[in-house]
Amino acid sequence: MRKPVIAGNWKLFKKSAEAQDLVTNILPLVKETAGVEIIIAPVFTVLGKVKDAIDGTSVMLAAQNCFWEEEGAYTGEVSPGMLRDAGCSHVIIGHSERRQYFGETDATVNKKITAALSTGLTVIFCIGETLAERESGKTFDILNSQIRDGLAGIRREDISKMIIAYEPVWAIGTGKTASNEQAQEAHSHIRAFLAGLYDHDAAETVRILYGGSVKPENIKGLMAQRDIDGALVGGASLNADSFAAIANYNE
Ligand code: G2H
Repeated sequence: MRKPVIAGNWKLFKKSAEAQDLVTNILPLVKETAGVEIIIAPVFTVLGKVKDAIDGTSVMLAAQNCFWEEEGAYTGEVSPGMLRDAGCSHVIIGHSERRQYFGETDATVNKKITAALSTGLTVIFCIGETLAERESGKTFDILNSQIRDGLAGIRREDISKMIIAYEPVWAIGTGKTASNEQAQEAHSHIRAFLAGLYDHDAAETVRILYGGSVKPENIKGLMAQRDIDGALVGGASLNADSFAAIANYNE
C-alpha cells in the first residue's frame, strides 16, 4: 500500500507573517490520523518559521529547490545539507517553472536529485509535458526522457526515497486540470516505465503525485485512480480551508 501524499507548493508567495498565519490556520484543520502524509513547501526565507510551527506534528517540511554542491563559492545557492539543517525532510526538484524560467535541464535536475538523495532528503521529482508536446503526440516520449535522464545513476534502493510529481505544464495554474483518465493514463505509463528501468516491485512502491490546478472539487476523482497517490498543490495550498479540504479528501 502506498501512503497518500498531499504537498502544498507555496511557490513565490507568503512573507513571514503571512506564512505564520497560513501554517497555524492549516494545522488544526488537517487530521493527523487520516493516513495521509502532509508536506508544506514554503520559500527558503520562511522555512525556519514554518518548521517551528509544525514541530511536534506529523506535517513535514520541503524546500522548492536546491543546488547540487554542498558548499563553495556559489553565490545565491542553497545546498541539500543546508535544507536538512533548516529542518527539511523533502525537496521539490525539477518543477516546470524552474525548467521554464531558470534553465533547468534533465542533466541539472539529475545532479540535484543525486546530491539531495545523498543527504537523506526525500526528493519530489517533477516531470510533465507542455501543451505543444501533448498535441503533437509526444507526451510519453517526453516523460520517458525526463525520467531516464533525471534518474540517471540513481540506484534502485534510492527509488523508494523518491516521490514523482506528474504535472502537465498546460494544467499548471491555468485552471485546466487533466481529466481523471488523462492523469491516470500518464501515471500508469510512468509506473510502467519505472518498472522497465528498475523492476516491478520498485515501481509499485513509488508514490506518483498529480499536480496542476488541483482543487477541493477535483481531488476525490483524481485520488480514486489506481496510480495517483497524492497531489502537489500550488494555488489551492495558499488558503488554509482549500488546502485542508484537499488533504482531508477521504472524509
Ligand atoms: C503545479 C501546481 C503545484 P497549481 O505547479 O506544483 O500548481 O496547483 O497552482 O497548478
